[in-house]
Amino acid sequence: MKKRFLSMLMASAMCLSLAACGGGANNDGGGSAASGSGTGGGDELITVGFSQVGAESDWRTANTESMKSTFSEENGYKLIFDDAQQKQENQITAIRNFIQQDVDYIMLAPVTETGWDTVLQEAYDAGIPVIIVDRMVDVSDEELYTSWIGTDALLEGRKAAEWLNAYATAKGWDASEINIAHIQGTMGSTAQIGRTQGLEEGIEKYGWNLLSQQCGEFTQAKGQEVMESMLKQYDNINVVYCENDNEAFGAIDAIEAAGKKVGTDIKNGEILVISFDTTNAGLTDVLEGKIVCNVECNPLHGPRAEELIKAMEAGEEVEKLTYVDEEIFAYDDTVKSVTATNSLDKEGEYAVTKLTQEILDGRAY
Ligand code: GYE
Repeated sequence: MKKRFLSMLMASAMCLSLAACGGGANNDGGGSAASGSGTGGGDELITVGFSQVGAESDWRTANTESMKSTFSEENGYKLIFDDAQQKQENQITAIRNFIQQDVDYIMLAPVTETGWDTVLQEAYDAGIPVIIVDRMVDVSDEELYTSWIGTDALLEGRKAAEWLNAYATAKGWDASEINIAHIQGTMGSTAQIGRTQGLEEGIEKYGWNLLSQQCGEFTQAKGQEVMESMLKQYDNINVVYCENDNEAFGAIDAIEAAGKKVGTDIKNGEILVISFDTTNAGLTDVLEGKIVCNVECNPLHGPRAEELIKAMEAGEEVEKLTYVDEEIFAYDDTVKSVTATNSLDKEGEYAVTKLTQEILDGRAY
């Protein structure tokens, strides 16, 4: 299978370099190399090594489940799954093992953006295509991976900040009254970088007060610990911006344990919680008004990654970057939509949906 893919890759690389040199348009080299069984139909399984970040959050669990159920033997795959427990060195070891096992494809959900050049070069030299899922990699040569599929974390952050501005404006709150505690995700991960930037741009633009900014590692335990210390330090926090649902769960526990209430009435001491991921438990908190705004981050990348592999198996060129469409959910309908610019510098208007039990029941994760 890999041999077939390699010759296809080389053929398309030849086409590319021909095109780059302004050479002839003859690209018939790629077609014949791509003929094969496709997925599921043949007797040979496609071997895929998947290096997963860990199991730090509900989002991650849903993501793992999506990958495992897609890349099953019934669907024509042999999946080698590795949980890196949030450590890059474990991911590097896993990738080296995949190379040694001569897998057909490597999928990587990278913990942070940097530090991948060497090991991805090794995969490239071994002729194994790499699909990056979820977070991004920051590499010196984009050729080191074949394709990326995931979320636009910067757009997510901007959506949340624009929602806060619109909500505060509608409620008649002055920007100078907004006192934010910011719980960040794993430092250096795309989800943290984008969501942090979105908030910081909002602070710059609208003039809210940022009281404290600390890392909660995307986990409930750390989110709770960080919130506890912030509450001890500041008695005037009225907005908590959590970079994922699990941090929000921990923060809510800490707020309630301190004898305070979460909600929308910040003039009477309530603390308004904003979160990301829209996991089932996160949206349940939205329904109860514990989280007021939750920006979606869709974890169901399995079928999307499979589509890429099917296309590669068929000898087709695949997109380098694929961003997934995502929604915004809120406890109430004070804000109907927000305008925000995505990572590709395109401005768009995004609806804010007031969450109902019916919507929650109909969701896939
Ligand atoms: O938001 C968080 C998880 O990278 C988008 O990682 C992902 C993030 C997600 O731990 O819950």
